Amino acid sequence: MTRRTFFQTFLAGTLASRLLPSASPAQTTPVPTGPFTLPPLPYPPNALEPYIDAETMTLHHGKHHAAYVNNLNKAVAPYPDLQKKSAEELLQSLDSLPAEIRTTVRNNAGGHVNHSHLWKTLKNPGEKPSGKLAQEIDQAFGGYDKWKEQMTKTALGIFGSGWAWFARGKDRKLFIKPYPNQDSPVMEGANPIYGIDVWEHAYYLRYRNLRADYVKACLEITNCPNES
Ligand code: MN3
Repeated sequence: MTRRTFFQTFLAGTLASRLLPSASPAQTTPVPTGPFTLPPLPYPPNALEPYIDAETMTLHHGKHHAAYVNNLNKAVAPYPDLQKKSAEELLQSLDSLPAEIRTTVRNNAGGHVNHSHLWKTLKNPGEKPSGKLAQEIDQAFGGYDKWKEQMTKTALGIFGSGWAWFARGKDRKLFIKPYPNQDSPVMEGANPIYGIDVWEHAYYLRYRNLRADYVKACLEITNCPNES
């Protein structure tokens, strides 16, 4: 090969590599990073030891919750109008969503909303609801211990994956109810107050199959917060 034909071949190759579609990762469609984002954990992953271990916390937040956020971003990527809505708004208008993304949004907006609420409501052991909410719990459930009993029964009664939610309905009444998968009280226009996540990813590393022990631990680190 002469010097001249070498350069001709080299240039042709370079040109071809610019014109032809490339399979390199840099050329593939990037995964959308918005409009939904993973909120940071409001405490270090080991903050709730020994009730919830750091490894479970890291995986639960950094992998499971992150996956709900990523999947939700992917689902709404082709729909600019839906990208302007909050996850709560999407959950409250599932019937009006395009059929091809309805289930994906239900599962992943639900997962995002449920977990975003959860991280904020796990706190130091031994704190009990106070003030007006404590009075309302007394009235609605016959006291905090009865409330705990009903939360426990609901959480243990869920077959498979889901949540036991303590929430305030649109009629302002407090209630405790089981939800399958990542369904959320938000879907009914209710305000979630405290939820127990009984997906195995929430407890299996530490508690294995002992869901009852995990539920008991959750009720020790309950912080029924100011309702948002
Ligand atoms: Mn979970």
